[in-house]
Amino acid sequence: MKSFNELVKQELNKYEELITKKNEIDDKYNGIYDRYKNPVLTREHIPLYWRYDFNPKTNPYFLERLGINAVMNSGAIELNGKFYLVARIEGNDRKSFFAVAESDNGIDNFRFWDYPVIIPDTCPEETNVYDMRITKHEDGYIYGVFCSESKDTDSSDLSAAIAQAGIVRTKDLRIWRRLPNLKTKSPQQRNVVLHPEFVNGKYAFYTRPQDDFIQTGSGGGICFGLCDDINNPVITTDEVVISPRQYHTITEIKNGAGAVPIKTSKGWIHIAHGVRNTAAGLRYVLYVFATDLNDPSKLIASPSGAFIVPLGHERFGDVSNVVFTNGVIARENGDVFIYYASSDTRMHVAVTNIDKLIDYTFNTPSDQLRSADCVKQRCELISMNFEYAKSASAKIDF
Ligand code: M1P
Repeated sequence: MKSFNELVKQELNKYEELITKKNEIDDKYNGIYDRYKNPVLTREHIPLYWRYDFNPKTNPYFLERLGINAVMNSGAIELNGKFYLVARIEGNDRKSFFAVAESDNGIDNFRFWDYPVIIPDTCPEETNVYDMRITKHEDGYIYGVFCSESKDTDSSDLSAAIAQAGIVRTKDLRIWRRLPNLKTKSPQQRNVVLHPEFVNGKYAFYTRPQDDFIQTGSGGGICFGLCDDINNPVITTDEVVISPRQYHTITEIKNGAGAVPIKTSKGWIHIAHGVRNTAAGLRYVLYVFATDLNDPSKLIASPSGAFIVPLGHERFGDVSNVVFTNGVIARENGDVFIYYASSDTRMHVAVTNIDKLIDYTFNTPSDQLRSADCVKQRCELISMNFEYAKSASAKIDF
C-alpha cells in the first residue's frame, strides 16, 4: 500500500502532467474553424488543494473531501495578452460557482487561480449561480451576467425553480461588486448577455424570456432590450425578438444568446445555442447570426443550421448531446477563440479568424425551411461544382 506522501506525490505529478500537456489541432476539417483535441478544462484541472485535505492527521487515507463533478460553461476575456476563462464549476453537491483559469495561449495550460471567485452574497433566496457571460463594456467596467437560481416557493413541485439574471462587475476579475438582478417583464430569464457598447446612450441586453424554469413557453427566442441605469437594471423597452425559434430548425424548442457578440466590419456576429427535441432528449448545438452594427436589434444574416455540434466523446457526459458556449475571445490580430462546453461536463476550444467567420456568417446560405427547397439549394451547389470542374482553370476530378 502506498504511503500518504507517495499518494500526494503521485496525484500532484498527475495534475502537473495534465496542466502542462500541449494541445493539438484535431484533423476534422470544415475550413470554418479548427477544433482542438484535448478539452481545455475538466474536473481534473481543479487544483488538488480545493478537493483534498493535505494534512495526514485529519485525512490519513488521503481521501477526496470536496469533489468536483464538472467544469463547463465559461465566460471568456483577454486581458493584457492573457486568456481568462471564468468557468462554471459544479461540485459533487450540485452547486455551481465561478473560478478564473488563466493561460498564455488560450489553447492549453489553463491553470486556476488559488481561490474561486467570491460573489457578494446579497440574495438569501439564491441557491445556485452559473453560466457567466463576461462583457468588457465601453463604460470601463468588466461585467459578469449570470443565472441566479432560486426555489419557486409558490409551487408545490419540490424541483420548481426561478431563473433570473444576476449582475456583477469588476476591473480585475478579483474583486467583484454585485448589482441588483436584472428586471424584465418576463417571469424568468436565462442566457442574458450584456452588449459591450451603449446603444442610444443606454445599456443593451440580449435576453431570453421564459415562462418556466426549463420551457420557454411563449418566449419567442433571443430578444434585445435597453436599460437606462445599470445600477438599477430594468429593461424599459419592449424585448424584441432578434433570433426567433422556428419550427423544424435547430431552434425549435428554444435558443439562447451565447458569447458576447463580436464587432466586425460587417455587423455584430453572435454565436448562440439552439435546442431541438429528439427521442433521446434535447439536443443543444451552436449556431451563428449577425445583427446590424448601428442597430444590434436588426437581424442581417442567418447562416443555415448548426455551427458546432457535439461530436465523438463530446456527445457524452452529465447532460449528453449538448454543446454550449458563453465565451469567445476575438483578438486584435483577427484570431477568434470559441470556448464551448460539451455535455455539461468539460470545456473545449475551437479557433478561427475574423475573415473566415465573416465569410461563414454572410455567405453560408440560409435555411430554406422545407426539404424540397433544401434539396434544390444543394443541387445548385452540386451543378455549380460540376460546371466549374469542366472549366479549363479547374484541375479537379470528382
Ligand atoms: O443542459 C444544457 C444547458 O441547459 C440550460 O440552457 P437553456 O436555458 O437554454 O436550456 C442551461 O442551464 C445551461 O447551463 C446548460 O448547459
